[in-house]
Amino acid sequence: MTAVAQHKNVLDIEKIRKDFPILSRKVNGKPLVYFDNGASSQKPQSVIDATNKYYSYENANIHRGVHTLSQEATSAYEVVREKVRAFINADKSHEIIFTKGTTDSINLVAFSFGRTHINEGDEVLISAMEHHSNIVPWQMLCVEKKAKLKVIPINDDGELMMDEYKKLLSKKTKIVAVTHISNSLGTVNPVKEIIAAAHEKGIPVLIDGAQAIHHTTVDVKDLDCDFYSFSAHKMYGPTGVGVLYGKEELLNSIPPYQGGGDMIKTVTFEKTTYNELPHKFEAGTPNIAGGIAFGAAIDYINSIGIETIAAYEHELTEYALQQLNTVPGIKFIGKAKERASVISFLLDNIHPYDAGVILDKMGIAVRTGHHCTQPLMDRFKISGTVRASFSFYNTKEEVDVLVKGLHKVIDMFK
Ligand code: C6P
Repeated sequence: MTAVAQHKNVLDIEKIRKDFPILSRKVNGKPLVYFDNGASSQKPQSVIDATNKYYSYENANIHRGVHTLSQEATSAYEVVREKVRAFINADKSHEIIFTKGTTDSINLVAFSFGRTHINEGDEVLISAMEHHSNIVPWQMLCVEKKAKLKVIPINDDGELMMDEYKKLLSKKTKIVAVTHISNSLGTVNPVKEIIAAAHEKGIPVLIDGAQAIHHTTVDVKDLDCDFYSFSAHKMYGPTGVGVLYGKEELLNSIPPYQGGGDMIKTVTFEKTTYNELPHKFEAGTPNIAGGIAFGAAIDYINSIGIETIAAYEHELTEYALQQLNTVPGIKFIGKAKERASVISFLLDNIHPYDAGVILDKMGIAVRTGHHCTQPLMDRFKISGTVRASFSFYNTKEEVDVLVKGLHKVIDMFK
């Protein structure tokens, strides 16, 4: 039995696929082949049910009411904070700040930590493979503060140049903000080494975990990261919910990002005192249904096991790389030795957009374009790629459908 077959047995892919109603639908008359998991993953029935149950029987605002519904909703929501804490092995549940998603989490750090600690002439260090969410907030801050945005270069395989990184760390560097896994290249960055090198110089590190949290074990204590951000919708949960993990001491040392209800202790027209962690960073009514459904998504991942998921996705990606290699004229963008289940490629003389539209006619969903990493595309002197991103509910048979589809695309352009 091959490793894939073993994992297939462990995972029971056919059973798993039945948990995701959308996977049984057709698109353009063909069975859906969903390879756009990097953009957003599909949702199991348990997540959909949790949303329905909340709105049908439990709906109330949280942290505000003495009545039963409010108390129940509050505890259902707060249970999820503890689930997230355990999932990433944080020390304390109040180190888990609920946000709208990765983008929101990074903006929180840029504008709360950044406005407090970054001044004229200081430097923010990011990498050449960052998503716009981990570029633009820092750029905005740097303009405001007259600080400098510095960029860690990458090699032609799409790996960070670690020697260059270490050279870029200086007294002026006030934060390092890098992605754990590249959404466009699939590169898995050596984040532990990145963090250790920054810490040697007393520099805090934010890790953008949007593409990592559902593919690999994330242990924030072992990583020793200062901040770690991710989105629920990429981990089989709802949109509009995300997490910022931050070390307690750091979170306590920075001001709230937004003002409003729930984040205060006392308010007079003269002065406001702020609530404790985590509420200090959670102004206004949050996405309560989303938060509760996020808990169901974490339960779902735990029921399979993140290590089992990672092993299966690794096998599937290896298989996909082998099969895609047989496609005439294919050129892979991103060939890192350490990679996740994301494959970006170009076809000879065929625009990624055209390939994406034709594949869609065959029921195959891939992402095409710059994947919100325009500077990275500039680095490779291209305007975009075709990107296939896999999840544990995808199969080798679906990879075969993609490969056949690409042959058809090439035939159409002959
Ligand atoms: N990347 C993709 O197709 P939000 O939108 O806030 O949930 O996540 C933003 C984000 C931040 N960092 C990385 C590494 C990401 O991949 C993403 C989202 C999607 O690649 C949508 S652009």
